[in-house]
Amino acid sequence: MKRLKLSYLLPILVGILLVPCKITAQTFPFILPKEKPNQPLSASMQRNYDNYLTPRPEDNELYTQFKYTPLKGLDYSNHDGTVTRRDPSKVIFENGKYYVWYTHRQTPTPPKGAKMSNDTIPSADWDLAEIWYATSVDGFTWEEQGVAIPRPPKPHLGHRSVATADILKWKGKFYMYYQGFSEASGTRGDDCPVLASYADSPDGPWTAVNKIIIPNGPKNTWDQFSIHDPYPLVYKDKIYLYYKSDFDGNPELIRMQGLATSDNPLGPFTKNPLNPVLASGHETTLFPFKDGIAALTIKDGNEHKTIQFAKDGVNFEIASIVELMPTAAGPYIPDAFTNTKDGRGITWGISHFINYTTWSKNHSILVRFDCDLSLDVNDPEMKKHHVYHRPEVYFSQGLSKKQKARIEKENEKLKD
Ligand code: AAL
Repeated sequence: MKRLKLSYLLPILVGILLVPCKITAQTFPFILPKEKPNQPLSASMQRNYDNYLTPRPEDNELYTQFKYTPLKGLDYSNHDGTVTRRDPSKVIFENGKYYVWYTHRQTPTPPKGAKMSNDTIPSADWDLAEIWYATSVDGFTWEEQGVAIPRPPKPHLGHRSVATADILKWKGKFYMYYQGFSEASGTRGDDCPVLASYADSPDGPWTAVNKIIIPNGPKNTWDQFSIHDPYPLVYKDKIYLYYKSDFDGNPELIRMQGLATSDNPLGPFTKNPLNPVLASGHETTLFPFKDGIAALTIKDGNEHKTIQFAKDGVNFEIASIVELMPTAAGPYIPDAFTNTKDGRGITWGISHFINYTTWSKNHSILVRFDCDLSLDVNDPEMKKHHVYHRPEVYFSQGLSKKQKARIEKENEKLKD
């Protein structure tokens, strides 16, 4: 009798225990499917398959870590704030070496704000600046070659400062696009148009066009005041020039990116009717990728710290979420100007740090970044997605005095 009962009970007990973990056709498998499985999925799992190039970041050609190396060969006057180098152009390879152009300021004092600025004292880090360039054979040690584009004499456009340049190679000639200030930045916003110079060789001499290449938009439109960070690429037989504007007024400017295209480097450029084409980003870096354009959407906006991709160069979608992105990056893009339909991506470039010291010695430095956003490189070290940063990185984002006072008040309230 006893024996009979057990033999009946055992299968029932095992059945009860197994029910909660019963594997059905609907249960998510142990091996992550490469393709979206045909079964009900949570919103997060749907996104994982629909919104990213691959379900695992390490397989995603537009996912990467960024690694940084100081540059050798550039002097910063003991970092006293009188010398700055910032906003690098793309890096190009010509005459057996790499070239980069950048904003160079050498002034008797660090920037002092618009009110205290004069003919020799800069208002901002990019005020009273010129466009200089450096060359390198390995991308780590750079030799400064001096000025490429000086400030033109008054009353020419850009006589106060020329800054934030980027390079285009088109039909064997070189074109430099840059911001031209005719008054100190900060006097009235950071307003300036985009100017251009051209040369037969990357070593110059550069001829200034002395006309506005990308004009501001009409009154009350998003780009009515500033056209910043011009960024030309060759795509679909045209020059695709991306740019940033600051808008929505003070105190909190919003920054977005527009696109203007032309088949003549000196214009006229036609602004895309869908502008802004990137709702986030600041000093945005772009490069041909497969048949479209990829963008490092670095800071500002809902989608800061993402890499985005537009298969038509216009309608960008998030392709990955990344960290420690290079600021104002100028990558080496071998196919930037080849009109490619099969962009191969990037692995390194030059970017800047603007907070090397405190405000009283305010200046910026150029650095090298490396990454794996290339279809031709597979660097697993760059594809990690559980990276730890040193505690000092976190502690450097400390609470302000105002925040500490607020917390103290909240604690006091609890005591009442
Ligand atoms: C940068 C860039 C432009 C601005 C200034 C210098 O962040 O967006 O170049 O004018 O700051």
